[in-house]
Amino acid sequence: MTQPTPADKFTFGLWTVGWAGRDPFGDATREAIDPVETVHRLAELGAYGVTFHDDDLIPFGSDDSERERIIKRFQAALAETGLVVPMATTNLFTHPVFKDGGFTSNDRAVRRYALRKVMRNMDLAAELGAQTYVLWGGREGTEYDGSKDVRTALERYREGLDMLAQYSIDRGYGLKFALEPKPNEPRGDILLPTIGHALAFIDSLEHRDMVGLNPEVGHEQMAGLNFLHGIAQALWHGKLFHIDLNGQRGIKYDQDLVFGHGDIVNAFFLVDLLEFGAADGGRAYTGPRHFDYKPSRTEDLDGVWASAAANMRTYLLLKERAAAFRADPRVAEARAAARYDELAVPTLGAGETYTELLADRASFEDFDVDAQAAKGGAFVQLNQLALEHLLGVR
Ligand code: 3MF
Ligand code: MG
Ligand code: MG
Ligand code: MG
Repeated sequence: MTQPTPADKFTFGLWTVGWAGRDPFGDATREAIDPVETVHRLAELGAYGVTFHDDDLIPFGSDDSERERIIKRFQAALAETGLVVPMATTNLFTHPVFKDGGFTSNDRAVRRYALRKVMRNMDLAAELGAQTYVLWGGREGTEYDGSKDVRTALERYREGLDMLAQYSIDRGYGLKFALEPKPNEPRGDILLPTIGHALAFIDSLEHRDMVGLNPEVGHEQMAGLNFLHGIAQALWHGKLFHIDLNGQRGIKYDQDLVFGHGDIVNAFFLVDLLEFGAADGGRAYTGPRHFDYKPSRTEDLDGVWASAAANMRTYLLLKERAAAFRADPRVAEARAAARYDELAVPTLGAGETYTELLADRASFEDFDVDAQAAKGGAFVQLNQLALEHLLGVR
């Protein structure tokens, strides 16, 4: 059960295992990996698919014939291995031209170039059969409060997204867009910093039905937020289009650790929600389980593939533990004590309005607030059972 297969829908970005270890303070510690090799290695490890930024696959500045040659080789590797490309995205952050952003650069020429770069890679994404197009606006932001009118920047963001959605419709690509929030890094403050900000922004879009989220574990945790809560809310809004799984240890730089190597308890309940949450009612997640992590720069190439496998193994171990947690009669008992299922009972009865609520003396006049307040929540016991299952204690 902990041996991944394509049915588990695990996917990896080319840029994840392909990260050579260059950081703001040090040079690369590993050699670049040929994307074709990545496809083969991921397939051997049991992954379902691979994702990429345009420039991960086709080095920036390649001419048209080189571009065609690279795409053909990549397609051949996909055909050989059966790996799919469910998602693609654009690099609007590496080249210095994007130093003040893509869609929201103060410089209009940069904004027009950024949109063209995205459309070009949407063409390729559609050709490769992708369903989701991710937009992470890492350079859309500021260091200085006086450098940009944020309201105007959001107008430009909206303008860009409305146009790209129209492009997908007109070309019949069927792509859905997934915005990836992040609070900071590389910019001092990034626009659409959290799931909540992005959800509110999506509501302002012309094609809002085509736009959802690609939340990343570490990004929400960098803002001190509870990732599970963010994912649950995104699901509730019908906006969890994609997900970036990884690990982060607290409020600091973006660590991109292996999934589970950060907040393991939150990861346990996240896997429980993604895999088994449908049993509690509410919307389920059916998309790829996408890892956006970085093999630490201490690792050699063997370590890269070992860390890729670790992401999937940790996910499957958590899935196994979550299933055991749910099947444990002690958990059912603890949930009953915690009145866990009672939350699913609507607060008002069928057909009831405030008139009946006002007439219901038991709800107020005769309600014994002190006796009610004295009842224990029994939440700690429930959490301890989760922890014990997580630790493999039966
Ligand atoms: C940065 C990220 C990005 C996005 C990627 C997908 C380089 O912190 O998480 O990875 O996930 O651009 O659009
Ligand atoms: Mg990230
Ligand atoms: Mg990250
Ligand atoms: Mg990401």
